[in-house]
Amino acid sequence: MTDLGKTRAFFSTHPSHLPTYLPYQHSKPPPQNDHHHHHHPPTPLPSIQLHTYFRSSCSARLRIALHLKSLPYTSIPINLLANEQHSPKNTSLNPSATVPTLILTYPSPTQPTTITIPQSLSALEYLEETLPSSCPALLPPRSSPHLRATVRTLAYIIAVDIQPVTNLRILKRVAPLGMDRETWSRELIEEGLRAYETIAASSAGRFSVGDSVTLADVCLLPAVWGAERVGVDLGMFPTVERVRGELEGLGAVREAHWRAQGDTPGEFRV
Ligand SMILES: N[C@@H](CCC(=O)N[C@@H](CS)C(=O)NCC(=O)O)C(=O)O
Repeated sequence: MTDLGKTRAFFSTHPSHLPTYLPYQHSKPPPQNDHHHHHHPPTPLPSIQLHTYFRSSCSARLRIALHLKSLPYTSIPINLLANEQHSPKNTSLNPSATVPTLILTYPSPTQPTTITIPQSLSALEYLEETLPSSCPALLPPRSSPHLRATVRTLAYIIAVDIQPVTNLRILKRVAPLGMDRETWSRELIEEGLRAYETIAASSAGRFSVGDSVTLADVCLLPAVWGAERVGVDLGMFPTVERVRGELEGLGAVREAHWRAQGDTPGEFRV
């Protein structure tokens, strides 16, 4: 595909009254909400919507990050078991037919601006790059590039190496090949968590990298929930287990938990 527009990262800015996204535009992103730049009036916080499914690990990354940053948002449930990810309502905003999709609307007296981000990692990084410094950062500062790389290494072990090969659309394809879905997932999750554990064993403090929650933890915890579901013995991964305990002690994480969502069926509620 030679069309540059199609190979660019999806990132659209468009008036909120338009139901579908526009192709990539050279529009200015909203100004940084950095309190150190007093010459700019502070940008009001956006109103936030999240396309989410209670059991989706990718959605949970965003839920956890939003709660950690104390950003209120509206959940729009997309039921993966009912194939709602393929509905026009979802695919018009998320061409990959997946969840999550993060939708931010910036108020403006003239024309509100809506930004749609249909990939969890780019959505997480967008929040890092645009939110005021009063929101807790989930990446170490730019002055610590090595630590930032470690956070991303761990986050990508989960989000790039484990999740895609254990995703629903893959599981639907492995079953007809005679492969047991649970065994498939368990083996791949164990391989990934083994790598995570090896690195985190030296990078972790209270959390996966040092003593603050980072994007690594935000990706790890939902993967741990998925791991339990397919019978992974977490005792093999002591650092992961310990960090998981720390994370689950946080109120923000409890609110983002898969058992506590508006679309969580009664049988799974805590
Ligand atoms: N790389 C994407 C992956 C999104 C993804 O695979 N989401 C899963 C839920 S965790 C999904 O929507 N699966 C639907 C399907 O496989 O049909 C992201 O991080 O946002």
